[in-house]
Amino acid sequence: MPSIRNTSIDPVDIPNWRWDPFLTYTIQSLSRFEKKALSIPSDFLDRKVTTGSRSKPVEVAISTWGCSTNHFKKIRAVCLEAGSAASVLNFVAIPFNDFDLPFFGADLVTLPSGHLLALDLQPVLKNDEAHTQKVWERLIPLHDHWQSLLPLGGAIPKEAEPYFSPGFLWTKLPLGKDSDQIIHKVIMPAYIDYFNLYLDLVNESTKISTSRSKILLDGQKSYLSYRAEKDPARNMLTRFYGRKWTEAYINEVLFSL
Ligand code: DBV
Repeated sequence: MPSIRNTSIDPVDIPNWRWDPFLTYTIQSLSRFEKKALSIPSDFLDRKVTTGSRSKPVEVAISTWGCSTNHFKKIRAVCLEAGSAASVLNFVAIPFNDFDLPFFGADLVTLPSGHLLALDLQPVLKNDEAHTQKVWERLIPLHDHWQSLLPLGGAIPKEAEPYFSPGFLWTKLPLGKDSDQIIHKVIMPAYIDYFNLYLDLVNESTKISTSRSKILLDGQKSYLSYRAEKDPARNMLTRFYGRKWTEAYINEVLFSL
């Protein structure tokens, strides 16, 4: 019997979801934080639809896992499984803006054309050394190690550059057994390294001044409106769930503060 989720911190239950080990690891790593559920309307917590053609129907399941803690305004994961059409884990952690901390962002996407895999500790203020240096000096060595084992993902849009660090791990892989191995042997440990570094930074962080926290807040708002405006999943979600649901999900659930 599939369990019914009442809140965003209930375990996600999507059979055969490719990215399940990543979310399971993440939630385990967050065990020492006291988690509060996010108030997400049930329509966005879990939703299943059938699309595709009559002869080849595709079941699409989407679930949203998320919480807030003493350090995080919002941590949320989009979990999507549509069989051979798509499998996604999109994960964002948004710290309270009275800590000088980056975002943690992951986009693990499997489409019929292949896997798109992105991981980063994304800066709130890219040109502010007090914000970036302590992160980048520890992130870049991890990046250099793991990226050297992966094909380069290629250019990202110029307008996206302010939101990425030099430790942006980014690759594209074809579908198949070899890539499944790479996901297991490279992407999983890279994800663990990045997330562990992130949690170390969170543990070490101390509160900043009110005036600086306002600057951080502006930076967070600009990042989130960029993500909402340019969400690469918009077309796919609209195809599966329609425009009204998708716009509300993107603007009011995924990238709201
Ligand atoms: N991306 C999201 C959300 C998704 C999602 C909320 C619900 O922000 C999935 C799911 N990303 C998703 C899908 C695609 C991409 C692509 C479905 C494929 C779109 C398509 O080809 O139709 C990283 N993700 C991408 C691309 C980049 C990223 C650079 C390619 C975009 C393009 O080619 O136009 N997203 C980007 C990123 C982070 C992120 C670096 C954070 C680390 O979340």
